[in-house]
Amino acid sequence: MTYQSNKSQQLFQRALQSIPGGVNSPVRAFRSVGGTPIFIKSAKGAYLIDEDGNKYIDYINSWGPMILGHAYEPVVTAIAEKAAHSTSFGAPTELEIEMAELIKEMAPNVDLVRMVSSGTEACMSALRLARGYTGRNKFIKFEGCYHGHADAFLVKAGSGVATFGIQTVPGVTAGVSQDTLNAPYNDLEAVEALVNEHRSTIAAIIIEPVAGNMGCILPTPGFLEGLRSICDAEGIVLIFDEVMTGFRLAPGGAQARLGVDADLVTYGKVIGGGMPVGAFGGKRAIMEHIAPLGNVYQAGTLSGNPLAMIAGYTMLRTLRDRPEIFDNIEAKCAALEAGFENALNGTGIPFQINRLGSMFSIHFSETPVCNFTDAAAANNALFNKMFHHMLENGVYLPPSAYESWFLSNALTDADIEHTVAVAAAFFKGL
Ligand code: HOZ
Repeated sequence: MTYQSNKSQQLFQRALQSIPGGVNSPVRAFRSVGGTPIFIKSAKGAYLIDEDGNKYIDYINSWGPMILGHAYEPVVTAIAEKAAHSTSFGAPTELEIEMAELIKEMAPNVDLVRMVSSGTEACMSALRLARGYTGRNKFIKFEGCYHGHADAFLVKAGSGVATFGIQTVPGVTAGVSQDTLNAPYNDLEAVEALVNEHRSTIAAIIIEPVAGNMGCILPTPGFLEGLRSICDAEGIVLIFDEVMTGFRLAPGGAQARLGVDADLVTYGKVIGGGMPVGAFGGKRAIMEHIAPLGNVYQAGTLSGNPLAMIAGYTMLRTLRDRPEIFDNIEAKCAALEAGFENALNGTGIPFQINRLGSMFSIHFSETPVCNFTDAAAANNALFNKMFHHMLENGVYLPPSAYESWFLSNALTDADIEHTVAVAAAFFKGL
């Protein structure tokens, strides 16, 4: 079937009349790659179908949650069964305990865990908790990392903030921003300098242990261990934002995969099985400061919502019971990497592939991409061109070089071969 986008274009024009920019989250808008976002009608397994009937192999997977593929039957069935007993109570349920117990089993350094409704909420709450626990205001984050859209995090943030080149977010007050300290990712010396300069005023260091909001960027050996040591020496709370990596890189998330434990961990995406879910948890001594045990207030009408819990619980239990999934999906991602390397070698196009587990990105750069400056210096115009070629040939990539690709276990060898063949034709045609 020839690629068509008439219906998506019509829907986008209609959306523009009633939704800001036609989308409910900016990264969906195709602004940096150009063109019209495609409107999705349905999805199953590794494939999306849009409103024009085009079929795509999905490398976004809802920005991470759909690690087992779309409409994974046990999750769909569990949601349907739960919905028949009401969609919300705003009161405790046994399922919330089971969910907390499962998270603790999978991430054993989590003593207590609080469910919320998004990754943004999880990170925002974890930072408030770290401040309440330490009595300090400042925190360190890393340029190009994205921890959701709470005010304090929107300084030199990644994801859509980087994609749209937003330098200062109107509405975030100078008073808030002055407590946000930024260091380049993978630069331990810069962190040490900030800690020396702001001694005894830093509540937390928050980091994506594998960054996924400036493309995929891996921590260099010793970097996370170095942060752990600094936090231990200075009484700083180390927060791992595992919204992307949590239960995607390993049954125990990035902590287990990389062998470094944080004091607090935030989750989202996979933990909700595609429903709006987040969580933050960690050491008992810190978590006990959360209300109603302590005075660090945090709440939510839909926190622990039964549909969200059953979706996430079903997904996590599958990942716990079938750890071979992580090997399978990693093998698929390695095959994708090998395919792109084959397609690019000999073309003269400089490239760097960053990959861990089922997170992947390609940067058209001569030099390794280890931080946001490196990612920004790559030939992102070429990425944008590749994006459209892939889309028109049935491959749905993130519409920005500043986003990680997320693979699902539903991908087949044939899907990966098709993806690589489409990419190879693009590189040949340049
Ligand atoms: N932040 C996620 C990707 N970097 C996706 C959520 C969104 O912003 O829409």
